[in-house]
Parts: sequence; structure tokens; C-alpha cells
Amino acid sequence: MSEDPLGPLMAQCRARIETVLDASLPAADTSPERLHAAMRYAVLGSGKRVRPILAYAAARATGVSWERVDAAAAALELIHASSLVHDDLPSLDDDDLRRGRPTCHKAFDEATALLAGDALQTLAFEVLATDPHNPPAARVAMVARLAQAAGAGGMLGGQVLDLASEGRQLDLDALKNLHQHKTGALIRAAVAMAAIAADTPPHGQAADQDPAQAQARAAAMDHYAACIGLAFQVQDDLLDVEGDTAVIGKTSGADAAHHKATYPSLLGVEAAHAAARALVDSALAALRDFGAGADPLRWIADYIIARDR
Ligand code: GRG
Repeated sequence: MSEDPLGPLMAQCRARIETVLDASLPAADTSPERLHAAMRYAVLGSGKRVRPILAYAAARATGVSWERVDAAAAALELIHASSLVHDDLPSLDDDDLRRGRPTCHKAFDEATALLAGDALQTLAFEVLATDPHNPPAARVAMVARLAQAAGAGGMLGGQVLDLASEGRQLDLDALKNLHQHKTGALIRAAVAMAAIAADTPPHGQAADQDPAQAQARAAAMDHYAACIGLAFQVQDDLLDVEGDTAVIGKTSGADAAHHKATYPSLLGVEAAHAAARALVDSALAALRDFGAGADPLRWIADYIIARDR
């Protein structure tokens, strides 16, 4: 494996996605200004950008240009930001702090935050559907993949499971299922959308692999993504116990305050760390037949459980 330049790669991806998001979002000085300002506040300037970075890394692993996953990366982050705005609302988690700043409904007001979250969702699908860098078949497949990942069968369904679990004792399988939906679905979609770009080349270009090979590659990448998606949430659970509010940018200890089942609460802190490590090892094993192009995916897997925010 080549030397780990994850830091510079992440900085490059973050700068790129910031530009794409900035251009995709409506200008703050156009009407309705307050809605547009709330949308921009919720999306721009902070956030780790893990889902876009994963899409760019998966593009690198499959030999796809970053231009062809810019729309996917932006759409993923718009849906993610929308979910955070809604999650923080008084009717859900009722949080004051997000990404180290007041939550959207605190900085604006509840109705504006609710509507800004809605507008971010529709914008995500508009960005994908109108992307000039992908042929119509790729756009449609990406729209469908993201809708499935975000909706009732994915992240939103996971959020409902999460709400239903408050104050209840969950076993590990139920908690895993919740995390796979709430957090894992979008992370899997990030990798899958890059695989769609690889399998749906622009008009006039031939696919770079035969269909059976492409299917095997997509399956391996999906296993990788499913493992790191779960590991990401286990690490999130651990940061809620071990992290510092000032560093993680949201209120630490919130899970315990809401009596939420988490990996550390069910397994203990040490076993939760071991579970996260085992998931990352399984993710890395799935990439064993991939070449150096997959190194960024490998580095991200390690970063997921080493991160402190
Ligand atoms: C938008 C379709 C749609 C539905 C909204 C409220 C809701 C339904 C879903 C909430 C899902 C949710 C809050 C998932 C949490 C996932 C998670 C681990 C968030 C933290 O992600 P990071 O660490 O955050 O990537 P940053 O701030 O770095 O982007």
C-alpha cells in the first residue's frame, strides 16, 4: 500500500464539495432570502463531509472521474444536512448545538428550519436529475438509490426505530438494525452511487469491465460500505461517552440523557471499540482484490474509528 495521505486527500475533497455545494445552493440574496439563508447555514462551512469524501474515494477505486460524482456527493450531503436540521428540531431531539454552532431552528426559527430541511431534500434530487456530467440512465439510477437510502426503508426508517426505542431495552441485533438504517444507509449509498457511475458510462464509452466483474466489484464495495457504516455509528456512540462537547461539536452524553441504547451501553466501552475494529477489518478484507486505487477507501475505514469528532 502507498503512504497514507488521507489528510491532504480529505482537504482536497472538502474544498471540492464546498465549491459544488455553494454553487448548488440558492443565493442568500434571492427570494425567499430567509429560507435560502437557512439552507446555506445548515450546509456550508462545517461538517466532516464523510459521505462526499466516500463517494470521491469510491470513484477513485473504480476509475471514475470526480466530475461524475460531484452531483452524487452534493446530493448526499444535502440529504444528510436536511436530516440533521430535522433531527435537531424540538419535536425530535430538541438540540441546541450542531457542528459547533446553534442548530438551524435556534439560529433562525422552527418553521424556517423545518422548511429549509424540506427544501434541501428536494434540491438533492434536483441536483442529481439535472447533472450534465452523467447520462440519463446514471442519473435515474442515482436518484432511485439515494431515495431508497434516505426514505422509509433507509435513514428515515432508522430514525423511526430510534424514536420507538427511547426508554426501551434494545438487544444488540435490534440496535444493529437501527444503526444500519439510520446511519449506514446513506454511507452505503455514497459508495453505491460511485459504482453506478462506473457501470453507466457516458454515451459512446464502453463499460470498463464485463457485467459479472462489475457486479462482484459492486458487491465487495457494498460489503465494505455496510461495515464502515456500522463502525461509523459505533464510533459515534463511543464519542458520545468519551468525547468532549467542544471537540465533537454537539452535546456529549446526549445518548445517556435520552436513555438510548448504544454499543457502549450494551457491550461496555472496551468491547464496543473491539466491535468497531472488527467491522473495519471486515471492510478492509472485502477490498483485498482491489488495487492501489482503493487505498483512499482503506484509509477512510481506519479514519472512521480513529476520529475524535
Ligand atoms: C432527510 C429524508 C430525510 C429524513 C429525515 C430526522 C431524520 C429523518 C433522520 C435523522 C437521521 C440522523 C440524525 C442520523 C444521524 C446520523 C449521524 C451519525 C449523524 C452525524 O453525522 P456526521 O458525524 O456529522 O457525519 P457531520 O456534522 O460531520 O456532517
